[in-house]
Formats: sequence, C-alpha cells, structure tokens
Amino acid sequence: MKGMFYFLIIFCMASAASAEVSTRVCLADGNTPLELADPNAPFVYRDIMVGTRLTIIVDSNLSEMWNGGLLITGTDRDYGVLSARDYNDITSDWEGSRFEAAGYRSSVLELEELDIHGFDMMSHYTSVAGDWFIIDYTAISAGSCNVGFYDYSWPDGMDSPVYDITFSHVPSRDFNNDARVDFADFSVLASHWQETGCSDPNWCEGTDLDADGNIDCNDLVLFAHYWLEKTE
Ligand SMILES: [Ca+2]
Ligand SMILES: [Ca+2]
Repeated sequence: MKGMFYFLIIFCMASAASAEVSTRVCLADGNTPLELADPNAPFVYRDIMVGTRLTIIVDSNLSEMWNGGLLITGTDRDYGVLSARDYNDITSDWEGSRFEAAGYRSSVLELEELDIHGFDMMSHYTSVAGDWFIIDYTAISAGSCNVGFYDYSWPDGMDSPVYDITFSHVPSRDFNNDARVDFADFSVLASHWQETGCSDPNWCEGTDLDADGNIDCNDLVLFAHYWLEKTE
C-alpha cells in the first residue's frame, strides 16, 4: 500500500512537471541556447553585452488553449525591450512571432500600458505540443532586466508572473558597432592603450570598460571575455 502511495506521488509530480507551457532563451539565431549564470538558478542568464539581441521561445508539451504573456514592467524597461515580428495591421496580430504548433487562430498582441510593455500570446485548441511563440529581446543599457513570464489561467496570473527571466547587461565590446567582437574592436582598444582621462559619456570610444578613466590591462581582460561574440 505504501509503495502504491509513493508511486502515485511520483506519478503526480512527474505529470505536473511534464505538462506545462514554458520558455527557453536562445541567441538571435533562435537556436543556440544562452547559458545560465548558475546551473542552480534556472531563469538567470549569463551576462550579455548592451546591443545583444536574444530570442525567448515559448514552448509547450500540451495541445490546448493557453493565454499568457511576456512583459517588462517599471524601470526594467530602461534596460531591455521586447519586440515581435511581422505586424498585421488589420488583425493587430504579430504573425511572425507565432509558430504553426500554436494552432489555427493563435495570436500575439502587443500590450503597452502606463508602466508595462510586452506581448500577450494565445494558443488555439488546435495547437499541438512544440514551439508556439518567439519574442525578440534586446539589451539596451547596462544593468539588469527581468522579463515576467505570465500564465493568465493561474490564480493571480494577471498580477504575478509564473517566474522572471533575468538578464544582466554589461558595456559593449563591439566598439565599431558591426555586431561582432573581433580584431577591428581590438584595434580601437589598442589605439587608446594607456590613455588616461577617459570620462563619461564617451569613455574613450567605450574602451574604458571598467570606467576608471584609464585604458589598461583590466580593460583588456574585460574585452577578452567577449572575444568573437556576436550580438545578432
Ligand atoms: Ca565589432
Ligand atoms: Ca579602465
């Protein structure tokens, strides 16, 4: 009897864990996963450079109607911004941000209120398990930004996210703004080597990465952390 009890508990836990709509975060290619900052913190991602574009994919192992959202609130909107794809101005639907698996008549609608910006997503009962929606995210300034993942069917689901996806942004190493950190950027840093008196807002073309006024080995080490990284 006791064995049966534990079997049922495990069965129920497995069911709860497996039946869900969830998110994963990838680079701009929509395919390469962005690493977590700490494997024990499931929704806190590694630092990214200002200007980096990411994709947040909403996937599901359910086939049912679901309604939820990805939203940024308050001052977090100063650090990151969400965008969607292929707006249809007749239906107000962002068609390019939903996949076929979300079902016939699924929708992605922009939500902009006083201190909230993001996208509401709705799947249709013809949905199937798989990737349902894709929303783009861009880091716009140094600092951190939480993107709330909402499930409106939850009690208080309109007011509180199921969880926050946390991004941290560091100054860009892409000094020439071509979406890639490479020798061209290194040569910008080298051109300011051992310069002093770097100051806000230019910081010697952005090469004073620790903002201490001087271009030295500390900046070079910070630069090297993102060697060959792409922002789009
Ligand atoms: Ca570059
Ligand atoms: Ca410095």
